[in-house]
Amino acid sequence: QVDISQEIKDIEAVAVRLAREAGALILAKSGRATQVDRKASRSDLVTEVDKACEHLIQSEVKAVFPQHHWLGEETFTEAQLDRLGDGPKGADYTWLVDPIDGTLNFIGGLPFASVSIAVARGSTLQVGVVYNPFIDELFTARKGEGAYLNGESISALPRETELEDAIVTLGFNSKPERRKLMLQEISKVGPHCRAIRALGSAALHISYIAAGRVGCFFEHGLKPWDIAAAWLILEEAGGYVTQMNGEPLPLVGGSILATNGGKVHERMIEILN
Ligand code: 2AM
Ligand code: CA
Ligand code: CA
Ligand code: CA
Repeated sequence: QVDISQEIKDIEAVAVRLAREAGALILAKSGRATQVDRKASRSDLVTEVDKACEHLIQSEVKAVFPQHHWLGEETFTEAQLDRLGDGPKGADYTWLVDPIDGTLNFIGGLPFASVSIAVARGSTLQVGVVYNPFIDELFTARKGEGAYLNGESISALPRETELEDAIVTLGFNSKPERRKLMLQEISKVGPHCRAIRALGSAALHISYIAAGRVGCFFEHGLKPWDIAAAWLILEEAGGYVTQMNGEPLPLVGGSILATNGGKVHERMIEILN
């Protein structure tokens, strides 16, 4: 058994530095992107800043950890996604990076977006870093070492919290049929929770559960780079992540239900299914 803990600490330090560097770029360019391109649809967009942030992070990772694998939103290939889906084994490290989570907010100049960086060893998430440059909030976790906000330990709401006492957050996928589905689900959950919020960054929503600010997040069709970092942060803060039907969520993503655990999780599954 090799001691990998120092290796993981070194990786976290690099991830934190790069999240802050990309965050500075986001802050400087918020609402000021000059090149806005369409991806799959009119509400699925990318800017020169998304690409610059990913390039900044990827090139530094390549320089410091040349043997590590890479999966980023703006550079991914199907082969890279398939590799993750197969569940990489052994000691190989994979970086799962969303350079701007909340691109539509960023384009509009709404000050709510994040940089999301996760690192898995084999199929196990070992490092999660989510950084909101607008209010300088850095969420971090290493597997088995707890979750932190700007260096202070955080934890999710108590397990016995009822859905009625929890704020529920959610996201609207850009695909129209998934939006319709979400609207139906909102009509089911709405009567039973304290409030509903949809702020536009999955990584921040999930990190906010970890910090006890909200109790729940759910959204359809999310990808590994949207959720991996905050997923580890939430687990280390005492929360749960599953699919919306309660089954385990694969690392490649899908429809996610993330909560503080306990009663809220059970009740959401009951209501959604
Ligand atoms: P993005 O800003 O990085 O694109 C908003 O509800 C959340 O969903 C954000 O985390 C956003 O990430 C993500 N998102 C938006 N459209 C998406 C799509 N077509 N597929 C996957 N994730 C998407
Ligand atoms: Ca995107
Ligand atoms: Ca994203
Ligand atoms: Ca993104």
